Amino acid sequence: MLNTAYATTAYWVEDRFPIRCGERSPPLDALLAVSGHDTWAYVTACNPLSIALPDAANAERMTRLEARVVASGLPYLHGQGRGADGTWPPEPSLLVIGISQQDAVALAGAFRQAAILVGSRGGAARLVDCRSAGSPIETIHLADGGLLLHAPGFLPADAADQAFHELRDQASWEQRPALFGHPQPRLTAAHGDAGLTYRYSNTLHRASPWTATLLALKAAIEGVMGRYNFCLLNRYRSGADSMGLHADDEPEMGDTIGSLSLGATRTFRIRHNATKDTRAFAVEHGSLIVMAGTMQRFWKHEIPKTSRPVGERINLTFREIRP
Ligand SMILES: O=C(O)CCC(=O)C(=O)O
Repeated sequence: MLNTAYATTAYWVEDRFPIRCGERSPPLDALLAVSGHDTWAYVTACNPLSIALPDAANAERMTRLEARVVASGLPYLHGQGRGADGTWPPEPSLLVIGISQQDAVALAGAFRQAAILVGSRGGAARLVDCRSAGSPIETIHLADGGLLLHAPGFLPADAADQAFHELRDQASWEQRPALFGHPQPRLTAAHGDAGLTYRYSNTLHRASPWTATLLALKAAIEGVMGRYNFCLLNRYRSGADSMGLHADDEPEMGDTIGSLSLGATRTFRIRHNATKDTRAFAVEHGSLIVMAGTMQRFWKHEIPKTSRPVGERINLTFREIRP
């Protein structure tokens, strides 16, 4: 389900009147009548997938959005989306007149918006989910019913940079012991619904509360597949950090895992338990892998060490833990 913040925002057209989700707008209908168009969409380029970006990054995005609308030849007005509770900064936006819903979703998808408001003359404003627009997803059917989705450009670079820096600097990273007393070759942290825990390899991860960025990422990935209540974060400080071959097949674990990569590109390798068939994916900054179907029963996965000089990488695996 999309964030209810969308439904409670006032979508101002200049400083003249607001449009509200689920409501008709007589001033907007009058504007459409004068322009000779029947349809409209209210689009922003700011804060892709609800990841809050700095003002300068949003201004640069809005310049690109406006250039595309100008090129379309459609009339438009400037606006500002203003949240009800003041926790989200006002978002510069454009009211585009005469655009079809399909074109509006494609435009919003190009700027990785989670949703937009659209409508037609005489009708109520409607919220349309755009989370699956704008990022091509490869669907790979694996042997024995495993399913792997790969979306290399899932999170745009500016939002991926923002998430990487925020998580690197603010998550409660720890280096846990692995089996036989050695430290794990990576740092970990965990966030999720209150009271949730996840145990693997003899270590218990207790969920810290969700942050706004993690909730936005969770909703974005849920727009592709799955429902999640827990996120395990792994931080690979260099090529010497790694994750050995394993499956996330604990009985309490849901079958669908959404895995987002931030930072340095590493290799994500999977291997079939019986045939030893192996496949490798370069997981880049902002890329998404979803593991689903029977994959955890028949395949294992790993992040091997590398001797290449690579920078830091953070991986987030969104999971469903059944308490
Ligand atoms: O870092 C990755 O891409 C994989 C993480 C992983 O396998 C896990 O958390 O179980």
